[in-house]
Amino acid sequence: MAAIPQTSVQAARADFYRRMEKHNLAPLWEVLHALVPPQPQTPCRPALWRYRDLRPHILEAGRVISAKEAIRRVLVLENPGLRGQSSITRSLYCGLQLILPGEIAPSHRHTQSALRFVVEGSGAYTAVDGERTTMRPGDFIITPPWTWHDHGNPGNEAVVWMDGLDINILALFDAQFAENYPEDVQPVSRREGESYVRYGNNLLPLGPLPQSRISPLFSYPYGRSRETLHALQRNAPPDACHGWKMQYSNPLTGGFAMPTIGAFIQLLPKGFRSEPYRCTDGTVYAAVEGSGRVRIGDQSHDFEPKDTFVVPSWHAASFQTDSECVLFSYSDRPAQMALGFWRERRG
Ligand code: 1HN
Repeated sequence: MAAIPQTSVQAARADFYRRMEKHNLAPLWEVLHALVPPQPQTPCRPALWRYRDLRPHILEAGRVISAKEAIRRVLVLENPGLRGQSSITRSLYCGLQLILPGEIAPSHRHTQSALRFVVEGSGAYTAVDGERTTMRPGDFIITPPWTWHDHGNPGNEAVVWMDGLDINILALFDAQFAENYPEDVQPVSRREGESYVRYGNNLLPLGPLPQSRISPLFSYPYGRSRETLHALQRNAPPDACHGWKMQYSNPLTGGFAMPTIGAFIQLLPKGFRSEPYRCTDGTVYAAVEGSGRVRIGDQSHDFEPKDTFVVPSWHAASFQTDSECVLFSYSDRPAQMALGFWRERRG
């Protein structure tokens, strides 16, 4: 049998593809390798946002629009590989929100989960289902799905915090719902600190308790996290990849505080050179204390307090510190673990 010339094979296939197109059909074999790559392939790129450069823009946002008019006055940290998608990784959103003295951000709820990590200023509050919590730098606060939430600043300092949301996870499943509260500010129904009293002191109300995947504790103050890291530092050597690293937990289950987003805090000693580490959860870091360098794949970025950087999925990350560093981070790890495909590799 005579060989069929390659060009006529290509032409016949192209014609075939064109004819099937109008039936909303496409040939798998042209895309198979891209659909199931041998290891994670992501358009997400390593990137660092220097707070020194962002801060003037955040404050300018405060002059061009009020928090109430904006609903949420936030500058979105867009991954350079995902511009126009309001995304810092393929699954997660990250923004820096500003609330000035005397302002409020009106109450609403949605099925997306949110976390806050306070970057600068004290005295603003966030209210979650009737309880307010005052925000201070380094505090980690959750806004679980479908909880009424609003923010206000009765203090006298501009307050900036990082918002992390699972927007793209809900979008992937087309499972988004949102609604506004009938008033701007929801009524206060519990005293400040009530959740912390019940759930934040290694004690729990008498059972049986619901095994909720959402933490009843919604504020994790920085003082306690920092104290824990320093106590660990006194008691044990640092992990070669992570230094001393802990995850924020739900006291009802011991698992993460929310089902889709997990958060972590770690301490790296001065002069530390970490071993490379990679995992399938693209991770957003906020530098809290200290300065150093992070190597992400083939890039290297210097960081200082209040900077944000992102380590995309399956990119090896390693740290070099100039001083003792505290880093906060968040990722979609709980979702990946629940679905059974999370992986990590040390070294
Ligand atoms: C949101 O509700 C907040 O409540 C912040 O502070 C950022 C980004 C997208 C959608 C909802 C907040 C948000 C958001």
